[in-house]
Order: sequence, then structure tokens, then C-alpha cells
Amino acid sequence: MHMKTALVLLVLAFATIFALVCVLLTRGRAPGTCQHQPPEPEVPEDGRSLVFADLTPEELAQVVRYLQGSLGVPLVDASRAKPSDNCIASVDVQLPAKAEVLRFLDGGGARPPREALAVLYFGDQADPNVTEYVVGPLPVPTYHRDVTVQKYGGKVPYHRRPTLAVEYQQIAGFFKSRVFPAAPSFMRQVMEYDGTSLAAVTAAPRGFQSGDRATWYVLFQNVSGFFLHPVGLEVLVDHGSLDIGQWAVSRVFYNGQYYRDMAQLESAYVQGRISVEKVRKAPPDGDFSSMRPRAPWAAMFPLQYEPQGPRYSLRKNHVAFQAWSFAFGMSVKTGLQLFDIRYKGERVVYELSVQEALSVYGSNCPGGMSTRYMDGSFGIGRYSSPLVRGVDCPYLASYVDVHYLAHSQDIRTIKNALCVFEQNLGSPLRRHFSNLQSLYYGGLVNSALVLRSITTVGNYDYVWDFIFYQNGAIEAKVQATGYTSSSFFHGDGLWYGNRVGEHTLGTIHTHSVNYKVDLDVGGVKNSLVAHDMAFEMARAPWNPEQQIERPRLTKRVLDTEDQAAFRLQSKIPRYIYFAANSKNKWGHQRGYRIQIVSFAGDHVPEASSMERAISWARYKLAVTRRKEEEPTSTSIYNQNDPWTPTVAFADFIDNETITNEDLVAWITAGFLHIPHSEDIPNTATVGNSVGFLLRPYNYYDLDPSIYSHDGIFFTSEQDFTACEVNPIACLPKTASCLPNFPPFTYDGFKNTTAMNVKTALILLLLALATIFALVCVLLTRGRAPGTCQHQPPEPEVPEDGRSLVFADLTPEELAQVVRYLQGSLGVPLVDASRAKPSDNCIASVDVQLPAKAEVLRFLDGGGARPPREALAVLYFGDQADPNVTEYVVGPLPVPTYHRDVTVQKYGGKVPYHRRPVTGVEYVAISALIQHELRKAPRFLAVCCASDGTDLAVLTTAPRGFKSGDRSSWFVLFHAVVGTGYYVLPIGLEVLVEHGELDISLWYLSQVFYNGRYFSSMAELEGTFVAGLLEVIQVEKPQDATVMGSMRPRRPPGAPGPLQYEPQGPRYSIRDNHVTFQGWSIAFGMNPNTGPRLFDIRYRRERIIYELSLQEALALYGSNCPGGMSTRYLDGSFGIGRFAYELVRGVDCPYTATYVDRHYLAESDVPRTNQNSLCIFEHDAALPLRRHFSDMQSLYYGGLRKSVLVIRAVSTLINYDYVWDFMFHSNGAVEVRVHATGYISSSFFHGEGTNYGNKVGPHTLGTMHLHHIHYKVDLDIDGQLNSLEAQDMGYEKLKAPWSLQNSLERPFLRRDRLERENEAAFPLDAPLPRYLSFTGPKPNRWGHARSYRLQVVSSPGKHLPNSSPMERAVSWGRRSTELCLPGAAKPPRRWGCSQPRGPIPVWRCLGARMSPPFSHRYKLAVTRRKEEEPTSTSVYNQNDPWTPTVAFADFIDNETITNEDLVAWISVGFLHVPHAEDIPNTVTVGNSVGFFLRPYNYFDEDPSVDSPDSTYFSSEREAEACGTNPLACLPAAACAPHLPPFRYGGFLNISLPPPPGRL
Ligand SMILES: [Cu+2]
Repeated sequence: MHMKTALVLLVLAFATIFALVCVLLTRGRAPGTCQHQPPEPEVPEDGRSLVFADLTPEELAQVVRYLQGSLGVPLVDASRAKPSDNCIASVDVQLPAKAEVLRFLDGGGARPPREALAVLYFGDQADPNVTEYVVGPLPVPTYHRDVTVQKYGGKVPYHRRPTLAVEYQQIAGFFKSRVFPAAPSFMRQVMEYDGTSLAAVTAAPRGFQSGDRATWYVLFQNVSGFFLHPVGLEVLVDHGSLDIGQWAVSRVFYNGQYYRDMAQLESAYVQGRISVEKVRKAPPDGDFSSMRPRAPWAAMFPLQYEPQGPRYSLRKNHVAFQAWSFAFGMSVKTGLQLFDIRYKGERVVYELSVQEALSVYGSNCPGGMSTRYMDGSFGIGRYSSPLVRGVDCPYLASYVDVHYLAHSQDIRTIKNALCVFEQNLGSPLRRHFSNLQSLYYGGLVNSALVLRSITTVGNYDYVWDFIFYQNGAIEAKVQATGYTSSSFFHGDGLWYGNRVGEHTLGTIHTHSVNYKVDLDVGGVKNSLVAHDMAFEMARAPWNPEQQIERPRLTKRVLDTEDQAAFRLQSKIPRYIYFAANSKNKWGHQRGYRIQIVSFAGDHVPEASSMERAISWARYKLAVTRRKEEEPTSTSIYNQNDPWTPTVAFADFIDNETITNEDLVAWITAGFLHIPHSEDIPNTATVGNSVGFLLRPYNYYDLDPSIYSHDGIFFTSEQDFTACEVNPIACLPKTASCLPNFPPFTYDGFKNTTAMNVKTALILLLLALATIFALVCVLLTRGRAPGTCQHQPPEPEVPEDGRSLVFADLTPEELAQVVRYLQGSLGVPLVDASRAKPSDNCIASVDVQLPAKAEVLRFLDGGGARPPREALAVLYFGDQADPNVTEYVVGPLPVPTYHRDVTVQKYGGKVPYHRRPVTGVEYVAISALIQHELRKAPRFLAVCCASDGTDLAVLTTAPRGFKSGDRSSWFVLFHAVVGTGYYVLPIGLEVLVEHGELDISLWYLSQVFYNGRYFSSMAELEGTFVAGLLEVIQVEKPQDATVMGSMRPRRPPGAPGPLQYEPQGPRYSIRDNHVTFQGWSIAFGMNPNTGPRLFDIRYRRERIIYELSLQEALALYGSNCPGGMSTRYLDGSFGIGRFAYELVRGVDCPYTATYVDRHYLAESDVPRTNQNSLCIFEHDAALPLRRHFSDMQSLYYGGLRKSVLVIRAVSTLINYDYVWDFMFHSNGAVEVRVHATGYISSSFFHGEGTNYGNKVGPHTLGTMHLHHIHYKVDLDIDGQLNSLEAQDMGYEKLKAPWSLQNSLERPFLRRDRLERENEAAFPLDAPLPRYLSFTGPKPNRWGHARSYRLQVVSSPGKHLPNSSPMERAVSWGRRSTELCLPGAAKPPRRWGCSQPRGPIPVWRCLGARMSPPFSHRYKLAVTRRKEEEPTSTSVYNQNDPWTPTVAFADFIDNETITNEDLVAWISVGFLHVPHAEDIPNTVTVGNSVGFFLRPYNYFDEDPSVDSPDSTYFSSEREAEACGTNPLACLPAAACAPHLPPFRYGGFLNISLPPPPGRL
């Protein structure tokens, strides 16, 4: 048969099949496809942004043409040029001066002429040099201007030029023709070199002094992922001569030894004088370095779709999203850059751009030890990688091509180099649930716009994100993935990294990234202001014998560049912001705050001869005056001559005044990377993410997200299941449509290879198929495929009920315990919801977990199931000696015994005054206050337009100054139904003495009003009537838009992106047990301490026995008595008990699974918090790992990051904490807490702004600290673990190949922390950057199997140690010595010839510092003890002066080597409320937590086994469904099943009234 006929038939066959499938699929009616409704851009795009646009291909071509015709010298195409030629190295846009642009944008000035910057290499001149020309005007240039001298103060010497692609080719040719042939037998016999089997990686810089151009090349097996296959051979090539014929080998390194040249190596080899370490030949796919999926594709992952199309607009280089607009471009050298970022039309940032990415390596091989890559010189923009739909960015993102001209005369296009998308982050941006005063819920899902590009420079892939949030915050974030670079493992290699393969050393290195942020906050002229916190000692105004330590706001204007330059390791004020000249409504300077997240390692010692070239990396933040002549912090010429840097950032800082000037912030973020086996094949992005946030700080008058169309608000009075009332309830109607997935296309390999015939044919077929499919869709409109089919996953670990050993008590069990107690204690018990203090009652019943040993015997050892027991807390007020008693009651379900455990647990009875305040007690207090208010009717009428019945109170805690006190300040507020009264103080506060068991004896001992203290309400009234009181009249707020209201200010719009699971959830939940992709977790909720997880296993191995929340502390400062005495310990209120129902679509994704929790507290009847825990898989819209290879071979591999999340949200009076526990597919666990809800506030008066910011007419947002404490009982490879710290140090050494020169090299220091005191890290001290829990056994490469703990937090000191209550909240106190990284201990040097030794481990030698204060710990590791189950106690809140549990006592310097260990982790942040905290604090930037990451635990990254892996190469068709499952997506699309919206959160509120109701 004729080929053509065959093809035609084939096509016809396909067409028929498609048509049939199409008809079959669309049988039955189902929702139609999602209708794209293009958004109206709020800011119309008028072409002005083009002033920032990259050059178009036409413009580039014009510039090249112009230069060729105008320079009067011959120009060779840079892709072919010899060093001795002239060529155009690159052409990029030359942006006009800022003043000119602003005249155009803001002042009606003319459009600045468009110009280009051309970099020319003049090798063919008497004085070879690099010259930069500005060429203009475009599109048809008529002039060029040499700007080299003006920019750099002189000509740029030729040796500084970045290495062109062609120079690398010439070097490759040099290797083939001259290097390898000089050692024929060695190459053939040892290297098994066949002409193509080796690949080389360049080191940089290239020498030791200015003028050098001698580069180490490291040789690898030329297989997929060759970066991990070093062969031990490295060659130093001197390619400085312009005559390629003069290039020479100046040194050779093989397996630890140096040789003069290849000939010497050859003769040594031939004579048998070298030690050969032959590397087994790897298969072409690289074996362990391969990114090919190891598991077949399984169920479809969750992904997002846009029910009504994108809600952003993208036109040319301009993006608009909600109130945001900005322009973007891609610099060939520095990468992604954003301009003219505006919110609501007002410019916030003029320029936000990447400047440089630096990596400094340590190794015992010459290439590795001399590598300090400055990626800008290679071209961060030029190496932008074509993005893959569905892995690199969401499938439905918008993709933008980039054009550039560099290293060639041809214009290159990178397809899909940028992506833009809106991402539903699956969590609330803000939310509050109210059951105090009135029942309502308000919230806003966090849906943000992301602009992303990914740069692949050689081995590494950097993911660059710019994120725009609905609250006016911008985030810049960089994540690292791709291949780590490696050295040949030999000798003392373990000083420089971990062994990750037979011959592979993953070398220690730093990643540092520099950004330029040209903020223009409320205009061009800004100042830099720092806010922070200090404790001040004050006498309690109402009780002058007593002292109070209160946080106070410190403020400082940083008025010179020197003051504004913060070194990497120095402390930075926790609030630092660009302040405008203008003020917001509340009188504060409008500002934008910079918040940096970074774990950077030191860059290089300043003594280094090349340090100035990278001196930007000295500073995590430096603010300088903006100058047109300081456009970038570095130069592409710095890489090849760092010894005479063309641009030295340090020179920018010359102590100029920076008040009221145009300022630029230069920000460095980074992390230390010690590669470990899980970096094989790729580094995962989990935990390797750094960057910064720009957040409004008093810039607005309130949180601008209140104007979002996505806001949700409903009250118990409304029918919130009705679509008209609640837009989320509309989703089943508006969003149950078939997502429209375009066909998968990928052009990433196109530029690099010619298309073969086969590809063409397949493409043709695909095209035809697509046409047919489209026709089919068109024909069958309204009859699209049906809804998604739920295919329940097979649980990987069959659930056998064992997890129930950790289960919370069931309602039946709770009822049984109550019944048993009522019948067995022999004393009358009153229901706690009605009990007076002088009654006996059951305060709470919770599960009493069996001892760990017993549980492990049951789970692992075949032991019997431990008896199920309960812990009952009883208040015995009706006894001679009133007290709190704890009983263990068992066995369940029908108890027969109870055991008093109080003495055993606490060493004595718990005094009655320590008991938490119950709801019924608050009711009695409220009645008392109500009664007292009647004594001041005239005052109340005038001050607050109130008769006293329409006010709300807020309790403070603790309650006094010494053990036994029970006197609480209550703050009074205007209560408006449906708003957060917490922000409407009226200035009145009362001190209630409620210690007596007889309620009738309670009284008000103090009254505070507007800065003055009175002994009673009557006295206040008297003073008022006498006209001696200054009254601030606070109007009674009337309408629903009063300050604090969460009602959306704008009508709902199109629904944002939603996540759905085409084949249903991929996790399975049974009882209290979840399994997901190798994970298995038991969960529970303690009524006091909140969510807790047990027996967390990954691939059947237990990693964590217990992971639980312990406590949340909020500590306030104020000039009002309630505020200044507040130190809330939320556990005593009930973190778990107050975790209420979650709202679908805001608190958790709409399609999440929701679980009920039951508890018994302050009542004899068990209560249920419906849907109060949610579990879901979240599409992070980010690659977990990826690499794009255009070196040696063309392929792409990647894995989407999809995370299992377990979440609860606790509403503790005003605050809402979002508790997240996340499980990643690389074996990492992430724990995070976000704070939202209402701030608590004080009445603004006097010197209030010393304690916060004014946020309303009479409202002071009081500063406070949030601290959250977690318990992590890790069991890494068994129960017995040790703690190891690793960090980097620098050592100076003579270059082994050039002894007259020296270099500074990073090395890896390892410390074992052997005692509890060494493992207790105060809040203010740095943690070693790598801290890991190690098991007893090594992994395949001899490293102890470990999990690393990485804390992400920015806490401050909690309390001065002199405070009498410090011990209650200290969760530890340092008493003796401490082990810190970087403390002077010279490394023991190992000679290169020394045989491989064991892994070096340093012991920590003890006392290094003894600070004058005791601090709480950010981390303390202790021996696990059954009698130390929690770090705090519910009794600590009301008697912090005699803490029932003092965590300090846990740390008593016991040995922690090879023991069962617990890590106690404290995370937190300083919160200085500002206008944007009204109505709610937003979660953006108010999130802290920690990671537990495998560290040499596995032999390679376990995510290689994920069924979601994607891989295709130029040989494997990317667009065929058979080879790339992403390509199946369009056909597999189905309409999500969205259940009707339900919410029962208001139904169950017959709870005992929580604190606050009046
Ligand atoms: Cu806060």
C-alpha cells in the first residue's frame, strides 16, 4: 500500500474513533463547559507599560542591522566568533531614566525614545575590550553612543567578558583534539572514553587574579543527569589567549592527585604510579540520576480550574488582577523584572527585579572548591526554561514567550518562558467565626496572582515567583530544584558534604539571591523606619507595689545608608518599612514593610580577594539612595574578574542621608545547602524556598481586601445556603462545569533540534485529532462529558483499627465516664454548665493515652491492646479543702475503676484557685459588671451613648500578681451585632475580684477610664457629675459597615480558581486514620491543646510517634490595664474545644473531607464540633522538583507538588489560628500556623502609640507577641535517636594546584549535641542551619539515617527572666552551657592522601555564652519521659506564679545520645497591629512553623516513586497521551461534583458561654 494512502486511512480511522468516543462519552446530560468571561480590567491598559517592554524580535533585528552597518569594523556572528573576532555579544532593552519615565507616565510628558543596549566584544582591535553602546531610537536606529566609560569609569578589559557559548564549544574542541589525546591509554582504559562519553562542567571564576582566564573543568559520564556522575578527572584549561592555538592545560587532577598535564598523568598511569578508581559505566539514562518515572501513572491528581475563565488580564507586558497592575520584562542577564507595580492605580513599586544568583561551593576537588557561580554572567534570563503545563505552572495558566539576542546574531525565542496564573492557596486570607455576642462568619479565601519563570543554568533550576495578594502584599520567592552539582568522592570528602553515590560527593554550598526593590510608597520620596519591641518595667498603676514587664514599641528612623545596611548575620528590626511623607487616616506615616525569609549561609569572608564582587551578599538588607548610575548590584563582568569588580555593591553604601529620598532596597535571601541522598536525583523545593514580602503598614486606612469581590459574610439570621446570600453556596451552580483544558503542547526542544519526520507525522495526527475533538465539543455543546467519577483509592496500609489506640473518646465513651463518675465519687456533682464555684463538677473528660511503651508493644510487638482509659478533671469546690483532682477512669467502654493521679502528676494537690475560669463563671462576672454599670448611668450615656446593656466585655489573663489571686481586668467595648467588637473599646475597664467561692462576695476593685483609675463605678460617676472627668464621647456605631465589620464592600464577582479531584480523593480516611501516597497518620483533637497526630509513618516506617500542639501564648503591651496585663495561654481556654466548624471553600477547599470532633468540657453532655477538621490534597501549583536539560541531551522531568493537609482552625475569642499539618511526597512533614481573626485592642489615649498603632478613631492596636509551642516525639528508624548539628564554616587554604594563591572554602562542620542543655536554643540565638535527629543505622552511603528539623519563625523574647511568671511560660530556662554553631573550634585537617575515615563528628564542648537573661527556647530537645507529657498545663494561666508544669524543669542536662527524644519547638512572631489589621489580621506573612525533612534517611529522594512524575525527551513524544499522561488531561476532563453548601456551625452553640459575653 502506498504510504500516503495508509496515512489517509489512518487519519480517517482516528477520526471515526474520535467521533464515536465523543458520542459515547457525551451520552446523558451533564453540565456544560466552563464559560470564559474575560474580566474587565480595573485599570485599562493603554500601552504605557510598553515603556518597560523587552525588545521585540523586529527591534532586535534592527539593532543588529544598524550595528553591522555603522560600527565600521567587521562583526562576526557571536555563535561562530573566535576570541580574536569582533562580535555582538548581546542586545537588550535600555530602559529610559526613571525621571523620564515618570514624566511620561505621571506628568503627561512625551513617550521616551526607545533604545537598546548592545554589548560588543572587540577582540579584533589593538586594545581588545568590551564596549557597551546605547543604540536608538527604535524601531529604526540612527545613533549609537559608547556608554562604557560613563558606566564603568573606563574601558572594560577584554578578559572580563562573559564566556560565550562558542567559547565553550571551542574549549570542548580543545579537549577532544588536544587534551584527551595526550593521555590515550588513561582515557581509554580508565575513562573508557569513546569520543562522546564524557561531559564537562565549567567552574568559575577562572583563576586568582585579574587577567586570569584559567578554568577548571570537571568531567562526568555523559548520561542523563550527568552532574551526579563525576569520574574523578578535572582539568585546568588556560584559555586566556585570543589565539585558540595557544590554549593550554595548566593542571590536571585525578582522584586526589595533581599532575602538570595530561602527559604526566598518562605516564604516571602507564607506570602504574596512580591509584585508579574506576567508575562503573552508567547506562544512558543515568540510573540513579534518571528522572524517568519509576511508577505507572495512577489516579488523576487534584488540579485547579477557572469556572469562568481567568480573572486577570494579560496584554503584552501588562498584567491586571483585581486592584493590581504591573508591567514585566525579562532581562537576558538578570532575569525577571517587574515595573510600575500599582495597587488601586497608585504606584507602590517602581522596579522589582532579580539581580544575581550566587553559589559558593566547598569540596576537596579543585573544580568544586574554586566554584563561585554568579549566574547573571551566564544569563538568568537567557536560560529561562520553557515551562511545562501542569507541572511547572498550573495546566490552565497563561504562558508568554520571550525573545532575546545573546551569544548569536540570531534572535532566539523561548516558548512559554513566563507563566501567569491565579492560584487558590486553599486557605483563608482572613476569617473569623463569632459565637460571642452574635453569631456570624466572615472570610476571604486566599487567591493570589502569580508571575513565574524558571531558570535552568546548567544543573540548577531556580523557580522565580512574584505573588500578588488581595491584601496589597507582594511576595518575591525563589525556590531551588534541579540537579545538585557534585564532586568525585575521595579522601576527606566528608568535610565538604555528604556522600550520595558510589563516587559522588554532594558538595556543600550556599545559595544567595539578590533583588532590587525600588519602592515608591505614596510618592518617590521615602524614609526608612524601624519598629521593634523592647520590654519596659512599669509599676502597675492600680497597684504600685507590683511590677509589670510590658512590651513597648521602639521606633527609629534610619537616616543614613550605613544604618540601613544589615549584615547577613546581624539582627534586623522585626518591622522595617519604607515610609511616605503622607499619613493615613489615623495619623501614621503610610508605609510598606519588608519582611525577609532567608536561611542564608555566609557568602565569603570579607578578606577574600573576590569578596567585593559579591559584596551585595554581605547584607540581607541594604537601603541606598536611588541613583540612575547604580542600576544593578552587580555586573556580568564580575564573574570572570571578581578581583577587580566592574561593579562593587559595597561602594553604593557611602553613608548618604536616606531620609525623604528616592530609595532602593537591596535584599538578599538564600539558604545553605548540604546535599544529602534525598537530593538525588533532584533537590526538592520543599523547604528550599526563600524570599521576602512587601506588606502594607498603615498604608491604607483598613485592609484593602475588604473590597474584594470574593469576600464572604453571613450571620445565623441569614439563609447562608442560599446563593443570593452567600456566593460560596452558588458554586455548585456556577462552577459545576467542564473545565476546558487545551491540548498539551510543548515546544521546549524545538529551538534546539530539528523536527524529525516521525514527530511531524505524530503532530499531524494530533492536530487532526484535536480538530475532531473540537468539532465534537462544538457539536455536543450542552452535552459535555459527565461529572467526575469517584474512584476510592486502595489504602496502601490496610486499616486494621490499631490507630484507634490514639482515638479521642467517642460520645458514648464520654457519656459512660460521666455516668461512672456521677455514680462512683460519693459526692454530689453539679453539671459544670450550672456549677457555682462552691460546687463539685466535672470540668472535662478526655482520653488518657496509654504509655508509649505499652502502645509500641501493641503496635509493633504483638502485645495486647492497651485498656482504653479516660482522664477526668474534677473541680471540688464543695470540699473542706477545695481543689482540682484528676482521675484516670477505665476501662472503657464500661468503667470499673478510677485512680486519682493528681499527686503523681503534679507532686501535690492542685489548688482550687488555679482552675481555668468556666463559662458559668464568666456569666456571673458579666452579671456583676452589668450590675455595677448601673451605678454610672449619666457617665455611660455621655461617654458611650449606652445604658450599659449593649456593651461587651473581654477577659484578660492572668488574674493578679501572685499565686492565689483571681482578679481579672475586663475591657468594655461597644457591641454591634455582626462585627468584631474587639476593635471598638469605649475606654472603660474594670477589675473584678472573683476569687471567693461565694459569688455574692465578688466585687469590682478598680475602674479604669481614659487613663484614670477609680475605686468604683460610683466614684467614676461622682467625678463625672462633678465635672472633673475628661470624657471622650464615643458614638455608638450603628450600621453594618462600622469598623470591624467583615461584610464585603463589593458585590460578588466571578468565582476564582477552584481545585477539584477528577477521580475523587486520592487519600483515604477511616476512623481516626488517614493514608496517602505512602503516608499513614492517626489524628485526634485534645480539647485543651488542640490538634495532635500520632504514629506518623512513611512507607510503613514510623517517623514520628507524636506531633502535637502544646500551647499558644499572646503577650500584650498597652497603656490600659487590661492590655498591659494580658498574657493569654490559650490552652487553658481550650484550643481544641474552640475549633469550630470549617466553612467549605474558605477555610478549606470546597471539596475537602470534613470530620467531626467530640469533646466533653464544662458540661455533663458531650458536644460535637461538626466538620471541625478538614483533610485534603492540595495542588501547590509548583514543581516539587524539575529539571529541563538542554545540555548533552534534551529532556524534561518533573513532579507536581501535591500535599496532604490536615487542618483545624481554633477561634480563641478574637483570634483565629489555622493549624496546618502537611505531608509532602518527598517524605517531608511541614507544620504551620497562620494567625487571623480580630486583634484585641485598647482604648486610644495618652501615650498609646508607644504600644502600637492607632487603627480607628478611639482604637489602639496593641502590640503583642504570638508564641506557639509544639511537641514532636520523633522516632527516626526506631526509638533511640541522637541529635546532630551541621553548619558551614570557612577555612583558608593554599590552592593545592597553585600554592602561591589561597582560597577560602566552605566546609561542613558536624557537632553532636550530647546533653539537654546543649540542645536548648534560646529564642534569640541562631539555630545550627542543619539540625537532625539521627537513628542508629546508616543509609546506603554510610550516613546516619536522619530527619532534619528546619524552623521558620521570627519570634522575639517572650518575657524578661526577672518576671515572676516567666517560668510558667518559659517552656524552659537556660541554666548552663550552650552549643552554638560557628563557635571557634579549628577544623582538624585531613591530608588528601589520608585514607577514607569514618564520618567526622565534632562533639560540642560546652559553655560558649551565658546571656544575662533567661529566654524561652525556640528549640529544646529532651529525653522523652512519660511524666513529661506536655510542656505546660491548663492550670498555668490562672497561677503562672507557681506553675503547675514548668517546662524549665525538663531541661536538666541529661544525656540525649541514643535515647528516646522529644523536640519542643516554639515558633512565633511579633505583631504590631496597623490599619490593615482592620477588620482582620491577614494570614499573609503571619505564618510560622517548621519542617521535618528526610536527611540521608533514604538512599534517594522517595518522590522518584511518585505516580505523578512526568518525563519526556526529544525522543519521547511530549504531546502523546501514551508517553506523557499530562497530554491525556484534555480528554480526561470531567465536571467536578460540588456538593451543596452546608454549614451547621451556628446550630451547636448551646455551649457554655465562652469568655466575653455580657
Ligand atoms: Cu496578633
